[in-house]
Amino acid sequence: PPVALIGAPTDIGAGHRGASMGPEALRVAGIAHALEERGLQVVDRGNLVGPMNPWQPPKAGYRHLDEVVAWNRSVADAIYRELGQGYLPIMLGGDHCLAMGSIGAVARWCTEQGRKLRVLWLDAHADFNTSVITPSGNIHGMPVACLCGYGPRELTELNGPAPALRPDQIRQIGIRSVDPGEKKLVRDVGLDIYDMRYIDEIGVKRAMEEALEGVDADTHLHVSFDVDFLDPSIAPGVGTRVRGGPNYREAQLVMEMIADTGRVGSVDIVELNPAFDKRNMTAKLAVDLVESLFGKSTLMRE
Ligand code: DIR
Ligand code: MN
Ligand code: MN
Ligand code: MN
Repeated sequence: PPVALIGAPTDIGAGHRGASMGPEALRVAGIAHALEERGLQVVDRGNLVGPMNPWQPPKAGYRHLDEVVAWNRSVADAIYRELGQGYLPIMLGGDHCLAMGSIGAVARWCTEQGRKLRVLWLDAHADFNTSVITPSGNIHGMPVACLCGYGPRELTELNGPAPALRPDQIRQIGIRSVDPGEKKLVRDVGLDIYDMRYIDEIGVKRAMEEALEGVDADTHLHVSFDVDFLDPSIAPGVGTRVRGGPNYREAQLVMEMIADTGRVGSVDIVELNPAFDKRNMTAKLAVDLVESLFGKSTLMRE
């Protein structure tokens, strides 16, 4: 299908300013051209608009809840509209709180179409905090919990009363930073987490085979790519760097194996923060990996 790029320039859910510059950094790094060279038709819808970042401390465990709700409504509407018109939406974030809107819309659309949904969450973090256990109040640390129904109603009911996702629809890959209360919660809900230790022990290839098991012709794959998934030595342009992430070759293999399924239906690229970057190198790396995600490979393999 044709691809629609949708910019969501906000850092409303993050603890550092600057992810609001992500969409333009990805455009400057050539994301549209790279996708066109993959043979895809690409339209850039420009940027969504939403409230400014008031940069206030958290209230009752949430920083900027009203603004996060407003941005996610806007993202959800935009993504749902693109899916309805037959486009493959790529949301250019923005911080990761925006995945509530994008994945919420994708889940609603899949339910209406009777399609199965699998979410691949590529991240250093599990993003499964709640207002009670969060160490920061930053809502970019909470989207997976909210999508599964753990969070304030304004966020858990963005796309209707039922939770957008069941935990068994999610596979998290690359995780290496989980907060103390979050550790207990992800175990209690049974979230399927391929953390870095597991990947080190069994390798990217087997981990990805397991994460993609059961993906079939009826499955819509959503890839939520938090750029801090990558090792900070190759991807410094993020607000929360955590050592011990996938290197270039490992990340490329992850993307190529996802591409091989042929089932990618929607994508988020989030947490890119040009304020921490060097010469836009992290945006360029993200674009390289998006090429792999859309099927670029060295040789013809079949
Ligand atoms: C941390 C950071 N777990 C928090 N989360 C981040 O504040 O909840 N997610 N950076 O991407
Ligand atoms: Mn070129
Ligand atoms: Mn994240
Ligand atoms: Mn992260």
